[in-house]
Amino acid sequence: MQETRRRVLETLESGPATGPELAAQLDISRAAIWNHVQRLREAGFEITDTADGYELRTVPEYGAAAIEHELAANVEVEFHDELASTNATARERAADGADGLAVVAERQTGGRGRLDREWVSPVGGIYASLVTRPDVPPAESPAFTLAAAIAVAETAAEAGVDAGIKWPNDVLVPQPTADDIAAGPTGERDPPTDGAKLAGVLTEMEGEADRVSWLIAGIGVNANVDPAKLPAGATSLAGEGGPVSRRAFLAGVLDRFLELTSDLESVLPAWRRRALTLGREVRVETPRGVVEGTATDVEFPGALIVETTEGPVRVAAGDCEHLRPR
Ligand code: BT5
Repeated sequence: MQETRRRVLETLESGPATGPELAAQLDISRAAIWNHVQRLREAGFEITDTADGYELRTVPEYGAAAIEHELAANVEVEFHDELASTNATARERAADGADGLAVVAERQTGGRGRLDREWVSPVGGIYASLVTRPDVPPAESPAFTLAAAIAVAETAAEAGVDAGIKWPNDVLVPQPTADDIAAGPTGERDPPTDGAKLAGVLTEMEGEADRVSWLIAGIGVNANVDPAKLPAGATSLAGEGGPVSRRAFLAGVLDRFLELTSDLESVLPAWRRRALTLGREVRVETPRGVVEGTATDVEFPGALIVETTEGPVRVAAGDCEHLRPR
C-alpha cells in the first residue's frame, strides 16, 4: 500500500481523527488526506464522517488493501477474483522484474501442484504466490519450500489448528484413527496416519549457476472451504476449527516466510519442530528410484535422511509416503 495511505490508516486505527489533524500529523495537505480516505473507501474500508472526524469502522474481509494492511513486511499485493494459477501470473510478473509482490486470487481455474498435478481451488481458500529475489545460489532454494510449509503450519497452529509437515511441503492435520476413536482418550491406539492435507507449496525458480534470479513461493491453503468441496483426504481450517480471517492468515504466513528466509539457518530447526515425518517409516519415490526406511533427519537445504537396510540415504527430492510400522 502506498506509504502515506498506510500511515493514514494506521492513525485511524488508534481512533477517529479530523482532516486537519491528519494533515498536520502526516505533514500533507487536507486535500491529499481526503484523497487517501476516498481511495481507502474504494478499497472497501468503511470510514465514516463523525463529529470527531474520520472514523474507521470496518476493514474489508479480503483483497489487496486488506492483506497489505495486515502485513508487517513491505509486500505489494495484486488481487484477482479469478486466475488460472497465481504461480503462472507471478511468473509473468517475475519476468517483468517484480520483487516483493504477492499475486493472490479468490479462486483458481487451473491451480497446479507439483509434477503438473491439479490443485483444487474453490472460493474461500487462500491462493497466493510471492515473488522474491533472494541473494542465494539456486541449490539453496529447497530451504524456501520448507520455510513456506513452516509458515503455514505455524500460522495454522496460532489459529488453533494443530498442523504438521510431511516432508517436504505438505501441511497436514493429524486425524484420529478408527482405533483411536474406539479406544477412547486413554486406550491403546494405532500409530497416527498421515493426516488430512490442509495446504501445499509449489516453489518455482529461475537462476544462473551461482545466483537465484527470482523465486516464487506458491501457497495454497484450504481456509474457509467446506471439506466436501475438496478431494478425498483433504481438510480445511473451517472444517477443523472454524473460519479464519484470510487477510490476517495470509499476512501471517507471508511475514513468517520472509522472516525465516532472511536467516536460512533458522529454517531446519523450525521445520523439525513441526515435522510429522521424522521417526516414521517412509517410502520415498525419487527420480532415481524408491527409497524405504526410517526418516531420521533433514539436512540443509532440505534433504531427507532415510536410514535404510543399506545405511543412510540422503534424498534431495521426491514424493514421500508415511508407512505404518511393520
Ligand atoms: C502441492 O502439490 O501440494 C502444491 C500445491 C500448491 C498450490 C498453490 S495455490 C497458489 C499457487 N498457484 C498454483 O497454481 N499453485 C500454488 P502436490 O504435493 O503435488 O499435491 C497435489 C495433490 O494434492 C493432488 O494430486 C491432489 O491429490 C491433492 N489436492 C489437490 N487439491 C487439493 C486441495 N485443495 N487440498 C488438499 N489436497 C489437494
